[in-house]
Amino acid sequence: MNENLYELIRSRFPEDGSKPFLQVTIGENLLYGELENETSRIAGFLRSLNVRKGERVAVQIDKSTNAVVLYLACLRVGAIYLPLNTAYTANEVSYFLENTEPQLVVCRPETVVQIEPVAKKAGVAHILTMSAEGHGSFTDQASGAQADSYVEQMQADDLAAILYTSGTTGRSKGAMLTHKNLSSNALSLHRIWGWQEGDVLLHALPIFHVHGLFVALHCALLNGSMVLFQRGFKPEMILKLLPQATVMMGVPTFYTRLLDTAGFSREVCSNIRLFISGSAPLLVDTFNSFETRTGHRILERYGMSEAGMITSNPLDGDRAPGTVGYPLPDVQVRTSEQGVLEITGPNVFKGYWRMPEKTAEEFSPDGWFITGDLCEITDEGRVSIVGRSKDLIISGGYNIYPREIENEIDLLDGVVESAVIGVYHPDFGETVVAVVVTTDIASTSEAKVIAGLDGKLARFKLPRRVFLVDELPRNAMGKVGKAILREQHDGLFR
Ligand code: MLC
Ligand code: AMP
Repeated sequence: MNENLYELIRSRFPEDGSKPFLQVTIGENLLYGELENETSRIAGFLRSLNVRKGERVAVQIDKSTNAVVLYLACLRVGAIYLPLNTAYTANEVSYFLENTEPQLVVCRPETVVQIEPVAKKAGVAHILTMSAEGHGSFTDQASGAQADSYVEQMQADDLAAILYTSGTTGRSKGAMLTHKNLSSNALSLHRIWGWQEGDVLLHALPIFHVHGLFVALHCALLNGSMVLFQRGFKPEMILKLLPQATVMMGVPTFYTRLLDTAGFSREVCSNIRLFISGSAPLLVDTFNSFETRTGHRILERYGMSEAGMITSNPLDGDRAPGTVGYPLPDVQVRTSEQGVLEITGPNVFKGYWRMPEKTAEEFSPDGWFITGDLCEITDEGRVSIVGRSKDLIISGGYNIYPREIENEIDLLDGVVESAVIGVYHPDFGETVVAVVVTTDIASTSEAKVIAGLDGKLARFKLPRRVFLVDELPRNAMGKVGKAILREQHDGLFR
């Protein structure tokens, strides 16, 4: 049997090829009937560039129908897809390229000047471009390519993708996801969320993370559903599209922004069957306000790059606010003595790319993955995420690792050391605040620290506030008291 995820996806294409897959507001839509030809043409092009089974393809491009075709074509040829946040700077991208040594990099035309030198340094053979409209040298060169309909023969544990997630040391780790990881998760989610004939997905998430790329797109593809494919989350546009949709997935910021939008009402949502939230905690207040406003109880689920989706509130049955529900049918969960959630199942990744020691550290001796999330599990098996043992900030659904920012701040002139914390933020859930010890109060300033980081780190990681201090609070062991700092700055954005 061919375990290639593309085979599974293709087996679910609707018989009627004129059914729409991706429906966009600007540009050309993509029909299900076009997917097979388009992906085999791009597969032919990829093979002509020597992108073969096991080769990496790194993409840092805007969301477009062509970007989705490129992802599916990578699956077809057995390449390992490496999606990168478009906000990452060339400085950040260079590490990913050196670590994975891709055969091909596809970037935006406007960033090729910065990406090309770092890609060349990493030994990348081909550097091509694709714009937000799906145009560029990749599309141009692929237009004359010979289609190649062969779907690469893959084993269950062959790699389909690498998703980078930062480590506690600030050094990113590439989570290796297999075809089986992705297909088992997609099949479970399609079933437990009751995908049905006529479902239409409203898709406004980015397609470089688990949520938008795998959870959302795979469910829709397995259902042969139409996807209202939006480049970003613009509440006014979402309001216009909601009446045509039956399912929407989003991070909590989507839901708080909708609640802040005039005209967002029960009527606008009357066609919706299911609102799903994840990637960050959904506040009980948001859940309740949303129910009062629309009558919908948002279904919250929990997951991560290393394992796709892990738990979900039930479709039928009580969606309890402040909890993330029950493990997916093929996933098992338990808590360690320290209260950390550990998991096992076909969704759990194969390890970190070229980091066997890191991989070993994050699995228990009996092979369960240690998530780093603190949890409580009721006798009935319902899971709540109550905190994190990993030092991590989640801002608007993007993960930000304090250590990575501290490392950069500590390199700035006049800085002795720093502590980066996450504090409550009404829009992003949490936001970044830096507390910096300086030798030079007179010439260091908040603006200088932020300016010193700009260009090195993606802008969503930049501290919203910087406080200059003489020293950081420490416990008896000499460890920085981040809890004290969080408490001191908790009210900043309330
Ligand atoms: C954008 N900005 C952010 C930000 N997003 N700042 C902090 N946190 C964020 N998440 C900044 C930009 O740098 C820019 O600042 C300014 O906001 C405007 O940029 P924008 O792109 O116009 O922002 P906007 O469209 O408002 O984006 C906000 C958002 C977006 C919430 C819609 O961040 C988003 O789509 N988030 C979803 C992330 C996601 O998919 N996560 C899933 C991970 S998977 P400046 O200074 O440059 O002007 C995962 C596993 C799981 O976690 O369980 O799902
Ligand atoms: P990532 O590494 O980007 O995949 O992010 C995964 C992390 O997001 C998890 O380890 C959790 O800390 C967090 N997360 C995802 N979904 C939820 C949720 N519903 N509630 C709380 N935290 C969540």
